[in-house]
This record gives sequence, structure tokens and C-alpha cells, in this order.
Amino acid sequence: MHGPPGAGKTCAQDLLLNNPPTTHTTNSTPIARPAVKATRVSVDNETMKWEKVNRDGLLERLASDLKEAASHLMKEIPQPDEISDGASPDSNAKMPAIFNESFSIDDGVIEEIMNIIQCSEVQLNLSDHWLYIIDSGGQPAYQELLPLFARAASLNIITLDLSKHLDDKLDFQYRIGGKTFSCSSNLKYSNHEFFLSAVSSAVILKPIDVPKVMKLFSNPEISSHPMNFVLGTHYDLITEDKLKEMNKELMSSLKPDVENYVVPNVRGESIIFPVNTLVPEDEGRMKAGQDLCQSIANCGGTSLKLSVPIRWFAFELCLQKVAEKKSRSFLLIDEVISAGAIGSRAA
Ligand SMILES: Nc1nc2c(ncn2[C@@H]2O[C@H](COP(=O)(O)OP(=O)(O)OP(=O)(O)O)[C@@H](O)[C@H]2O)c(=O)[nH]1
Ligand SMILES: [Mg+2]
Repeated sequence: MHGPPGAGKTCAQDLLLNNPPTTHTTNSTPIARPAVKATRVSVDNETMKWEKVNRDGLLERLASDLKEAASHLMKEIPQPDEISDGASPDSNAKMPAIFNESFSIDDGVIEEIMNIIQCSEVQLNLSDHWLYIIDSGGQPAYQELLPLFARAASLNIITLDLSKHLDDKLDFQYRIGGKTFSCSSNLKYSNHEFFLSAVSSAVILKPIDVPKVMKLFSNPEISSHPMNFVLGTHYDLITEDKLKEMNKELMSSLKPDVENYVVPNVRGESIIFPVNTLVPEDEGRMKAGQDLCQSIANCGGTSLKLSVPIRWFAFELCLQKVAEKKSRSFLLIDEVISAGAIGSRAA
């Protein structure tokens, strides 16, 4: 989620996750917010319910997946009564290789997963269809970082405050504790300029360098480009005529080569998905959130199914632990490499 400061990105995320609307002036999302801290969400495509997956939920999911992978492997390796050379069957021989090798890592995260497997039958309520939301801050530095995050299978949600005129220069401000601070007097963008810059940065493709995924891209059905979704907030403050006018203006400013990278709302008519992110619970908040989830789910070409090794998730959790130990919300590259090196040596 990307957009000028105060556009309503964090409030929109609350709507998507069916959290109650905020009643006070929000703080700006800070810049030092690494991808590792992206919000993990499980998506139920039938009920259009998006649910935040916390650390415990992820550990349970991993435990269940590991258990399933192990039972598949158990079927593939010969069982003791199938060993015909008369050698005494080693009880460990029953254990699949994944338990003996890669998962004997002396690492707290893997231990936690193993404990969950041993403790109880894992009950899973979460779907295995996930997405990650990166709620970026509105600071200009994020615009430069955008191509790093805009990969295939990612949807760039450009969030614009519809109550601000498209060509008015916006002030870049931080909000902390109810007060606002100016970011830089030299940086003045309009919603329109922000939109065009976001669309063109996202066109710079940063491919995912995973062989299995790259194979999928040879399938023409799967788009290898990130798409842009224009979310118009503060819909409660504007008229339908104003919305029409904004749609017209934004659409006419798109060059033909990037036009296909913007998701249409009504093809040929509109590209803005308007929303009041603060809609109260007794005025259909849940339905508004589900409709928005549905519109996002309908964006063809942005979904990509790949099997992610359990070790990657364990590494993600491990990095969070390392950062917590250092009382920081970010890690330096050397710290990440060293955390990874310990894991891979042990593996
Ligand atoms: N009326 C109205 N106000 C909104 C709407 N969306 C957001 N707001 C208000 O705008 C303020 C800023 O919203 P945030 O979601 O925090 O904005 P943001 O884009 O995350 O801001 P940064 O993190 O600074 O980039 C909130 O305090 C809300 O009161 C909306 O749809 N309608
Ligand atoms: Mg925010």
C-alpha cells in the first residue's frame, strides 16, 4: 500500500482486516518498517475474510505442514517390517530425513515448531492462501523503494485521498501524537503526480529469482508484471460528479504502454475504487471491507502459487527474534547474513 502521507493507507488496511475504524488522528506509519514486518494475512476466498496471521498462527501452520510432509515421506521410505536383510530396525530409520537433517537446527524457531507438533493435534482454522500487506509510510523515501517491493505477484495499491484535488500540491507531513511535522518544504507532489510516478516505478520489474516460479512465467496466463490498484479514500467527503471527473482525468493521463498495468474498476469508465475507510460497523463496515477484498481478489494476473519451504518462514520468525533481542525493528544486512549462516550451517 502506497500513497501520500495521510491518504488513508493504514485505515484502509484496518477496513480490509475488519478492524474497528479509528476514532482519533492516527500516527504516521514510520519509515523504518522492514518487509519482515509486513502483515501476514490468510485469505478465505469463499467468505472474503482476511485474517491477520500472528506468530502463533504461523507456527501452527508450519507445524501442520511439517507433519503432513513427514507423513508423505513416511509412506515413501521402507518401514521396519519391510526391511528384508534381517538387520535390527533402528527406530530412527522411521523418522523422515527432514526431521533428522534440515530440522535438527539448533534454532529456537524450529524447536518451537517441533514442540507444537508433539504437544497436541494441530487445529487449523487458517486457509493456506496467504498474502502479505506492506503498509508503507507516505514519506518520499518510500517512493524510491517501491521498485524493490513491486514484484511479480504483487499488487501496488496506490491510495489517494479523493477529498484533495488531483492537482493540488500536497504537504508531506508526519503525524506523531496528534501533532503534524513538515517533512521537507522542497517536496511537493500532487495526487496526480504521485499516481503517475507510482505507476511508472511499478513498471520496473524486479523478477522473483526462484526457478520454480520463473517456470510459471512461461505460461502466458500469468502476468509477470505487478499491477496497480487505485484506492480512493475519503469517498464520504466527495460527490459522484467529482469522482467521475477524477476518473476521467487520471485515465486520460495514462500512457498506452502503462495503461494495462492499472486495474480497471468499470472497464473504459473508471479506475478508482472509492471507499470510506472509516465507515462505522453499524453502517456496513464488514460488507465494505469484503467488497474491497473481493475487488482485490478479482485482479487477475497478480496471484502466483508457489510452495515456500518451511525453512524460509522459520528464517522470517528467526529474524524477528534477532531484531527483538536487539530492541530494534530493523536489521543490518550483516546481521541478517549471520543469522542465515547459523541456520544453514546447522542444516
Ligand atoms: N473522512 C475520512 N477520513 C479518513 C479516511 N481515511 C483516512 N481518514 C483520516 O485520515 C487520517 C490518516 O489516515 P491513515 O490511514 O493513518 O493515513 P496513512 O496513509 O496511513 O498515513 P501515513 O502513515 O502517514 O502515510 C486518519 O486519522 C483518518 O481520520 C476516509 O475514508 N474518510
Ligand atoms: Mg499509515
